[in-house]
Amino acid sequence: MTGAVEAAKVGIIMGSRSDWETMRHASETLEALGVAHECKVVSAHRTPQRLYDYATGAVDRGLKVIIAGAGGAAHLPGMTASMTRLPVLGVPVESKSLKGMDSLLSIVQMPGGIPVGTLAIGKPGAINAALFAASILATTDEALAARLDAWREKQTNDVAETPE
Ligand code: RP5
Repeated sequence: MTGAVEAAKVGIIMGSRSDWETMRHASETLEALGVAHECKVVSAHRTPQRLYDYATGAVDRGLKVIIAGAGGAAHLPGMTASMTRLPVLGVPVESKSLKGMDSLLSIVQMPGGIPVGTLAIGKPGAINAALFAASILATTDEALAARLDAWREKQTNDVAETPE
């Protein structure tokens, strides 16, 4: 069948539309690598039923990895991980009052038994979450592995030898 839209393999969720400025970097990185993904606003605090439905339905919908970004009292990645066996990568979004330290500590300090792979605060974390998701998928997808290798090679080649 031609023109069919590939089903999302990575789910990018975020606690608020205000997180999009950060999380769009995860989406753009997956786009550059040709990884089918979806982006949704799912809040642990404001839309708990939406979170429950998303996390418990993720495996059956064919998702392989979830990237969850949130700021402040950032329970979204941990709560998501508690309801699915899929790998969950957490992106601490930079908050206004505490610069994302609150987000980072909320996401990284999971109790033993429910893991969340926690990335850096903000844009670098969003980019690396996408690269991490691609690395996971590339273990069983040779075409993606080749695209990821090429992406890394280009990054290496783009580093100048001199500062000016
Ligand atoms: C969190 O609260 C969101 O992930 C966001 O980072 C933060 C602020 O949300 P808004 O008040 O901008 O909607 O749940």
